[in-house]
Amino acid sequence: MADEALVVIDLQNDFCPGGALAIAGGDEIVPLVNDLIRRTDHVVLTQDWHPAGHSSFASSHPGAHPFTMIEMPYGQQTLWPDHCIQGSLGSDFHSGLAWTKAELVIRKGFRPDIDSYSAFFENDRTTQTGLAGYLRERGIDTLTLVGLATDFCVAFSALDAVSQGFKTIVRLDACRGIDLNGSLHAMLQRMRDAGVTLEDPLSD
Ligand code: VGL
Ligand code: ZN
Repeated sequence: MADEALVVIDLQNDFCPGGALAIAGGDEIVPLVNDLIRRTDHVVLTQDWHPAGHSSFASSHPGAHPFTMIEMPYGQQTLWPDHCIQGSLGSDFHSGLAWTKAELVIRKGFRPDIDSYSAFFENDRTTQTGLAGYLRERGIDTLTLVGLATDFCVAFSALDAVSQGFKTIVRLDACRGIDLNGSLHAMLQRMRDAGVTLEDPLSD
């Protein structure tokens, strides 16, 4: 329907097997995501898009290790392996993704000092990406989210989408998670509590 959009989160090489921040089964969702793209009128993609030396990279903090936490001026931040560096092969969309139909690609994480999981707000929770305004201007009020990773960029995008007033569905069968210290369970619960509709046709 005209008032609905599919938002495909970070389906990029670095989040797929063989990539710098590989998520188990990340590539498995591509055929299903392509199916959803075909069946949805409006498609938006997000692309994690970091400059080299980004502050979310463990390598930018001497002695720090990936998958540990650090205190940033805006709060706690998980440190990651270098990934999705602007223009690198790892930052490209998965080669099987049928991305040409996308009407908008929203890039995030390009500010050196702030990470951005959500497609709407960066991790300081105040800097906006512009996506909410874009969707409102287009008259879109319902979003289906798919992609990587369930418990980070998909979850934070879904929570913000609901708080921005969008009816929000996450298709769990078209997502895969990182699951760092129980983050998958925790973020599924947070999404449910916030009013995100979690759909999993495989297990429903
Ligand atoms: C993501 C960690 C770092 C994601 C992006 O797409 O979920 N996770 N950057
Ligand atoms: Zn990132």
